[in-house]
Amino acid sequence: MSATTALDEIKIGGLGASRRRVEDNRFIRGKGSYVDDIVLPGMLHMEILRSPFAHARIKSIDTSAAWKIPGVRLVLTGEMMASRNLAWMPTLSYDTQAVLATDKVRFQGQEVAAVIADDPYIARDGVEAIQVEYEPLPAIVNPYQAMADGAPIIRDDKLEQPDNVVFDWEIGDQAATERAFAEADLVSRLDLHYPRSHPSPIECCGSVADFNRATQKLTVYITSQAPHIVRAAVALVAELPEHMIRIISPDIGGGFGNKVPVYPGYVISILASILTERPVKWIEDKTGNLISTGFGRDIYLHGEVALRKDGKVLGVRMETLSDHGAFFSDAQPSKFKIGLMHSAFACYDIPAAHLAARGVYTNKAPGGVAYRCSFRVTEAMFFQERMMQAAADDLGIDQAEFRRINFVRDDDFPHRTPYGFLTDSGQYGKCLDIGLEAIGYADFARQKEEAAARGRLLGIGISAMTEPLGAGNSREYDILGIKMFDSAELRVHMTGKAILRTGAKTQGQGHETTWAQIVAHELGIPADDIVVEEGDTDTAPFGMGTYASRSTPVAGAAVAMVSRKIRAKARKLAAHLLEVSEEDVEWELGRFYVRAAPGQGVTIQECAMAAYANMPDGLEPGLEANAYYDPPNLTWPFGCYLCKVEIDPETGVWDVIQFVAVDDCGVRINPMIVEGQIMGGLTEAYAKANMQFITFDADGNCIGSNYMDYLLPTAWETPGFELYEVVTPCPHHPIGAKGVGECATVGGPAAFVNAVMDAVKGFGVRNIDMPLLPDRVYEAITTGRDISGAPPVKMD
Ligand code: MCN
Ligand code: CUM
Repeated sequence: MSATTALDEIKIGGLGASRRRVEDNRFIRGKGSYVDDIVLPGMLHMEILRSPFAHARIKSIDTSAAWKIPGVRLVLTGEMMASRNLAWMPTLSYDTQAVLATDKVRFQGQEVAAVIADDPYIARDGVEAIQVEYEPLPAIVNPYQAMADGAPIIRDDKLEQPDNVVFDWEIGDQAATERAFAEADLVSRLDLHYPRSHPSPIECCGSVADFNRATQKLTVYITSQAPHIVRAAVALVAELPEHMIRIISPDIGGGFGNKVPVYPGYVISILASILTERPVKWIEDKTGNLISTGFGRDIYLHGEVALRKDGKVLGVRMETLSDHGAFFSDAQPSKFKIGLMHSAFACYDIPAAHLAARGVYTNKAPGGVAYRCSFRVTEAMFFQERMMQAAADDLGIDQAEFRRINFVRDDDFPHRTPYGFLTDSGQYGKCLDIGLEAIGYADFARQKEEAAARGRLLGIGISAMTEPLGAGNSREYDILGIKMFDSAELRVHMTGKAILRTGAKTQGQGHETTWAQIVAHELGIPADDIVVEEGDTDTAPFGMGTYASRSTPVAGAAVAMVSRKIRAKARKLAAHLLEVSEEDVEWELGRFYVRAAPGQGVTIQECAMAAYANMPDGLEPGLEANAYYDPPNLTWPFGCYLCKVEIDPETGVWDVIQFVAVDDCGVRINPMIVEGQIMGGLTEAYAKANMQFITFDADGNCIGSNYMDYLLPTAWETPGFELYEVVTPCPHHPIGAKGVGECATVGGPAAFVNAVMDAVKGFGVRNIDMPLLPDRVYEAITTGRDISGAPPVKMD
């Protein structure tokens, strides 16, 4: 008998099935359970008093009026935190951060005191009753001020901090780069600013801390993308035994990097619960989130490209200056001070490159932390693609052709990137070709003329990028010394249903759907028979969490590996049931059969039952396994984004006429979810390019602390996106998948900006920094000058 009885993979919801998201069943019914949905008996509520000043010495704090309000149970200040050694906490980048200010406040919105009361309204009244006497100090609101002679030292709490420089870091081959520039026919130069931006999750940060004096157990419900890291941090900072700490990340209403760091509010609520012996809930409000939470970007670039006449890039120089706010709390691998900025130019074959990065403190909320970025890759790829476009224009060469000349060829993998990464696969030229065809590139000159006849400016922008996703491997990637790898645990019950747990933590990405698809692919158990759980440190195996689009590359690989362990054990059970030796057993999806007699077989479910009811002598009962996965390399997805815009030169308003995205994230587990990730990412990219900025006046007042000023795009203003796919399997990932969660936010912005710049380059303009607000575009067109830096502060 040769006919296979293997299951139809798509029907059981395996790899490649656009399976509906199982989590949406509860989300669209309003049945999700977020931190604010947690209500515990006797629970108290906490509110935080934030600093109105960006930089000020605290002269005194008088909490007496707050204590007198009926229903106020506890008022905490920095001094009280200090008495328990909790006024400061370590950050994920070997810096320290104030939990509640003691000496000074260093940014507007910094945490100064907390009130714990019977309900949130009383707590708020308590906050308003606290009297703080401040002595304002001059505020530093940009990195150039921070470096000026005689600038006030922001971090005078640190003994060995003579100035405001956080780090100076460099990578690349400086001598080789200098030689490349000496040989160049032309050097293209560009100065850019990637503005400060806010992740804007729908759910703000929050925690419910519950310390039980009797059991000595601390349970914390928390909005964290990395619950195990929080457990480790609490164990180390609060000196509580790790096995007595349970961190639960329930449903999270969007993370986008905002929920990687440990925030003061989490720590304060924990201490408050220990002191009051009652559960304490802290839910940040929108303004609190907008002014105090970890920001992305805020970085300046001076870039140079050494060019040969024929279009070959000989070398690249990058100098960056990043604004880290008052505390260096970025999450990134310990080795790399400016994240993975040095992944820039990875898709191009460039012989020499050098990057010099400086980071500084300013009187702003911690910046550069994370926002759909994979550790600063968003900035790296934006700089890369703006520099490539300017270089093509300076050379007078077609922008698509210029990229093609410099792309790493399909047969040139593994490829060493100019800053030393090893990329392993891709079809860059093919992606570009699909994009050019879809956007009608060949016909563009005619369209441009036709638009000019109507008084409109047409431009086309390209952004091509490869993204390093999936930190580790553990040799090179760690956070605070904890190596980066991930895990999965699979328990198959006797009836063949299963529960899968991982060390990742979904915040909207759909892990409950996609992980089950990997198990279905490996074991033939229908995805609907597998429940996925993440985020509870008492039940989930240890993992480093979800950020840097590392879940599919690392935890997802662990899911495949743990399934294979189960299959190996099931094979022994199958051999026993079929009464043949293991070597004579073959596998097809969902079923083992006898090689010599394919009609004789047992299903994976029959094997599961045997693991509990009919195991062979000497075989350990049960069907459960654990897998830790340490990836050999990052995964390197590729994206090519093309945008066509039309500008009204009389107003500077630009409209997206067409947007084409070609993504290669290797094998797609769930094509619908991948497309959702790309659409969402492009929407965020559009928002950055078109409308969003959060800025500060000279005194450090945050302009943009509400969603009237800081705009979130809705379906109304967001353009349509056309998506195309190319599949180059990842050579080292067990199912050939690469990460995708951040690709479109990373590669998207440069496509929009390059399109506008292409339309206005005839006016002598080389750059307009984001956001490309109509007045900035208009000014550039009418003056022929570049528009640099963050938008000016509004004055009323
Ligand atoms: N996927 C797939 N096939 C692939 C790659 C991914 O089907 N070849 C699926 C995955 O199984 C997963 C989703 O796509 O369901 C995203 O996978 P991955 O690229 O591994 O990214 P992560 O799951 O690690 O998610 C993190 C990433 C980051 S770092 C940010 S920031 C971001 C993003 O995801 N935050 C998000 N997308 C988000 N989407 C939502 N809805 N909410 C957020 O907070
Ligand atoms: Cu950089 S934001 Mo995501 O990596 O959580």
